[in-house]
Parts: sequence; C-alpha cells; structure tokens
Amino acid sequence: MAEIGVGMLGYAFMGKAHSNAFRKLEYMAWPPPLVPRLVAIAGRNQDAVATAARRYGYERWTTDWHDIVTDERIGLLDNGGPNSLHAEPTIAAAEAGKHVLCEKPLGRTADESHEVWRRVAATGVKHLCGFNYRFVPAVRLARELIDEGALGELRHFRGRYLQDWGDDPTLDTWRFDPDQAGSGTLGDLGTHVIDLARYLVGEFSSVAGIVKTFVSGRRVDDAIEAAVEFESGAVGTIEATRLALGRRNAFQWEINGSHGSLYFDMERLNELQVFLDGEDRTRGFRTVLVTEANHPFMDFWWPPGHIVGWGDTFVHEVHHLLRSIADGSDVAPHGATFEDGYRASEIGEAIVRSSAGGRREQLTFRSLTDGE
Ligand code: SOE
Repeated sequence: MAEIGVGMLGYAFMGKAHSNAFRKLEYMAWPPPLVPRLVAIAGRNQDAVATAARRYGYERWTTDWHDIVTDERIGLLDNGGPNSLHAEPTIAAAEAGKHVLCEKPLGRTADESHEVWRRVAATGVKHLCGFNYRFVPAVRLARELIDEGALGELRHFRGRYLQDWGDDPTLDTWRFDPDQAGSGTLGDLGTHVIDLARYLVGEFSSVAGIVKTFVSGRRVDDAIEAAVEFESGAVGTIEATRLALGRRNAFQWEINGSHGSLYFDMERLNELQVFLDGEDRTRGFRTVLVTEANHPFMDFWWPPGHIVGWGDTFVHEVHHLLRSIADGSDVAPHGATFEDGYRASEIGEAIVRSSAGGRREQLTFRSLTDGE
C-alpha cells in the first residue's frame, strides 16, 4: 500500500484529535487509501512537542514549522495550530507541493481566509478545512435524506453551538487574544454552525446579527446571534456562545422542510431525530440510532447499536482527504474545501458588520481572481 508522510503543526487539542485519527484509520478503514506515516510534529514548546512526538509516534519533532515545509518525506501538512499560524505555514506547504488540511477557522479574518484559499488553490494540491462535524454519521445521513428530497423544500434552519468554558475571566488561552485568534466564539464555534448550515441547507444570502462580549476586559466576542436568509429562500437563526452555563459541547440544529424535519444534538451524536410526512402526526419525532450497517461510515466500525465517538469524526474526515489524494476525487461536496473555509469567514464578518451597523447585511463572496 502507498504511504503518505504526515507533518503535524500543533500538539494540543487538535494535534491530539488528528494524530489519533491518522493512527486509527490505518487499521479501522482497512485497507486505508494511503498509509499515513507520522513523519514530524511541530510546536513552540520543545518539551511538549517532544513528548507529543513520543506519545503519538512521530519519527521526529521540531520547534520550527519551516522544517515540515522543507521535509521531502512529507506529502501532507495538517495544521492544527492557533489561528494566527494557519495562513503562512499552510500556504508555504501548498506552494512546496504538499497537500494541506487546515483547522477552522481558515484565517483570522475574511481577508486572510481568502488569501489562503487563493494562494493554495493556485498550487493544485488537495485542501480541506477542518469542519469535522460534516463527518458525523448522523449529519451525513441528514445530508443524504435532504439530497433525496425526503424533507421537501427546506424552510428553516436553526443552529446553535453552546459551550460554557468561556465564563472563567482568569482563563489564559490564545482563543481570547484577538491577535492569535482573530475573533472569539464567532471563529471558534460560530463558523461550525455557519458551515453546517451551508452543507445541509445551502448558501447564505443575508444576515442580521448581534455580536456580544459579556466578560469585562475581554477583547474578543463571547457570543453571536444572527437571523439569516439562504439563497434558496429558507430562513433561520445562528447562535454560538461559550457562556451557556451547563452546556459542555451542545452543537444542536434543526431543519424544517415541507415534508419533514430533522433535529440533532452533538451531546447525543449517534442519534438523529426524524419527522417525515405521511407518518402519524401524533407520533412526533422518532429517534434514529445512526449505527445500522447501511448508515454512513458504519463500515469503519461495529455492529448496529455499538456507537461511535466524537473523535471518530476526525477519522472519517482524514480518511476522506487521503482518499481524495489517492484517487484524485474531489474533496467537495462532503469535505469542506478552502473555499468553504473562506465563505464561512466572509459570512461571520457580515454578522460583525451587521451588528456594528445595526442593519441587515447582504452577502457577496470574492472569487479566486479577486485580490490578485
Ligand atoms: C473549543 O471551543 C473547541 O475545541 C473548538 O475549537 C472546536 O472546533 C470544537 O469542535 C470543540 O470546541
């Protein structure tokens, strides 16, 4: 089997989730489209990155990401670093001929995200932006049901990503530093909701939003709320906060169509709530446990009812990218490309403009040639 050398930037939360995914897919998706070889991991703290190399099984470690860009044994850069380290290493790796996976948000601003998309697309390498929630089995099933027309014409999307760890004013994290993060909850959680709405419903046409900071002295947003319209005519709401006390990782969404509805909650990620027309309306939603043999991604795992976990969505995600690299198939529509990463940033910034200006913002998206 062909191999691909992996260079990882970052050893913290995403470094752990992605390293686990590369190791696991080799034996769980047998045979793998490519055998991932963990060649090098880069991080700023020498002790931490050396420990991560030993822990996850990288052949070597470095405190300088340029070493990954110049290493000929590496065919794929996986960038799980802080947002301020997304653009430069990703562009450099692509321009050195390496395929790239970059965590969300693609950039700290729409300008930066557009620049990454434009420069990387010009190189012809495969690119995927780490919107891993597209790779939840229940989400892929929802997309299949929608594509089959089971819900009919989509009318509403309501999505919210609720966490509560942001309530600690003493917490010291790059996610609260506007220079490193770009934005706060908007880029961290809001982009997940925006991307999932784009994946399941379609392109946004306008937003009317409120961006809020509650914690005094905090220099990034704590919460975003937006009423949105889609090009299809559907309407909806987007919400994201890291101050929803009691909500640990509640990414919840609901879609209402002319023939049915779907509801999902990340804290119950193996379940999809389904209501389809023609059913007895007194029965309401029914719970589908998305673990049947004919359900998405289940060929990776276990017999029906033996559920999967949050980390396994990254196994599905990196498998999708490795297969695109191996057989030349497109990352889109099921994987988020850097265009999706850029558009999520553009929509997020429209919410910020709407909040500042107190008016609804119509969406316009830049093309690949804008800004050349
Ligand atoms: C923190 O809010 C975080 O780790 C996000 O950065 C991830 O994208 C999300 O999947 C889980 O929560």
